[in-house]
Amino acid sequence: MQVEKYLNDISKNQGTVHLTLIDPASQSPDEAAEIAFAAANGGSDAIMVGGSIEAGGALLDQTLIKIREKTSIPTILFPANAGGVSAYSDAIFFMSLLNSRDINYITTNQAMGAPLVYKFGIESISMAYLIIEPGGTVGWVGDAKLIPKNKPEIAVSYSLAGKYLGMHYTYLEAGSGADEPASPEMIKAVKKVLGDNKLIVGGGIRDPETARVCVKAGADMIVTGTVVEETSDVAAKIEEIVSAIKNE
Ligand code: 1GP
Repeated sequence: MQVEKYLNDISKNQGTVHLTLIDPASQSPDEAAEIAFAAANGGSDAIMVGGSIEAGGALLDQTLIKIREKTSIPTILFPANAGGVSAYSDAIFFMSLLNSRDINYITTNQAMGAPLVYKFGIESISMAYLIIEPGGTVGWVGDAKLIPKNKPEIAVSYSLAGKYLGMHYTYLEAGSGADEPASPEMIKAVKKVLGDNKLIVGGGIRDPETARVCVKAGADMIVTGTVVEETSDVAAKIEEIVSAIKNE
């Protein structure tokens, strides 16, 4: 399956893509598979797998293997470093944290991981990864020079740089568990310059209304992670959010 085409077709025909993020460190592989199964039933379009800490090696492989046994929607690696590459995924967000102060997160981990992506034949989806305030764990780990919430023009500058470098997707990340995602003003300003390039928004989206505001502002794809860890009914929670963003 061509995952990028699959996502872009959903974006074109159904309005918005919903992605569920599963951190392999947060539960057992079997539990991750149950969550993925429920998320797919709730209408999520793909499962992103990754996390900042303890999310690699056998645990990452097993999590992907179990998820793929249980669901037919695609899996996409969301790696924090070169250790976040696994042979058991359909695709990888091949991303550069453009606003990091640390070259390891801009090009070095990418270079160390690239030969594995090549060897495993995983589809690569190029992405400019931008971390805005508050940034959370990923902001700390990635040594991001956090983009201030009230400075859409800085997010616009980085997004344009990513686009001109040839990246197809841009991800505005507030950090997992953030109080709120990127502001509608920032999303709108970034989407305006991105044009047909896809804009992903994540970090701090917990309810349908917040998701809808992001979509109305211009987000093409919405990521939710924490919400599936906190709810007792994953399918119902995802369904609420998905029904709020499809055909918005
Ligand atoms: C984190 O943007 C994702 O990388 C998801 O954030 O856990 O807040 O949904 P949440």
